[in-house]
Amino acid sequence: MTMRIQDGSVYSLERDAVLDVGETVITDRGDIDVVGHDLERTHAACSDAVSSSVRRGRHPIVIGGDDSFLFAVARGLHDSTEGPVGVIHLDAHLDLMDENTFQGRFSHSSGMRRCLDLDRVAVENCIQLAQRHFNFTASGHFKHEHSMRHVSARDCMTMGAAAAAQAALEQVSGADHVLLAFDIDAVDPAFAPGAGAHEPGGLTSADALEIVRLLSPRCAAMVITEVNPMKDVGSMTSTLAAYLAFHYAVAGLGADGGTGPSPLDTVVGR
Ligand SMILES: [Mn+2]
Repeated sequence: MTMRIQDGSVYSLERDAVLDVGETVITDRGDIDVVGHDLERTHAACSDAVSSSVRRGRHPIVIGGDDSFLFAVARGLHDSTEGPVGVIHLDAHLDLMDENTFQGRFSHSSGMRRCLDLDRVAVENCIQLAQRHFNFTASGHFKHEHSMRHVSARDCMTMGAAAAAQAALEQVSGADHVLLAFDIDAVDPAFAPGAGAHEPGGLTSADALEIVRLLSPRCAAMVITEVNPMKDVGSMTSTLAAYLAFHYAVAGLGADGGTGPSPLDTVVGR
């Protein structure tokens, strides 16, 4: 993708316009330290990397890692900013489990729940998109008790990508800083087989790309999680993840009609 940048610009087929993106639309700041025996220390390394990027005026895109990194990235954004922080969470699942015996409190099943523990993350500034099928009864009760909103995958497809993105933007209107969290299983396994969990009935890759493009100008950081190369077919999921990141970067620069002013950089975790 980046090889198509010429003299700081790239030609967008959707826009039929040459977009000024500069020579360094994305830079790779490298992997965080993965502490194999200690998930929370690994999360801390990720949060610190995100915070340092935000403090330098950069705009981090974190490439996971499982979906526990939703929390690590939200905390990094939260701890390096002031004012309300919002989360737009695309995922087949809710990730609202408080804890369980086998996974503890910080697993890929609890990322959204742990985000809500942060001082300046309120349900009023959060929304979940593309959930489907069934989830835990306790998570349903939690959502109802806290008026936590989601737009199911079916509703996203019925209303269309533009309307789904608009619903998300309205929900986070009170937030000063917004994290876009993208679990690749938000997308249908037909388009993204290299995912941690397969949940049929998800978004098309086309809708996912459009939603990301529309949300990007409002967001301060992105995390893409659950891409699993060992289950992938011909790198199609990795390629989709890379395009999600690239569309996010181009749209976030303002070149694609958005307003985001900051250059972006990636934090890659294994
Ligand atoms: Mn998921």
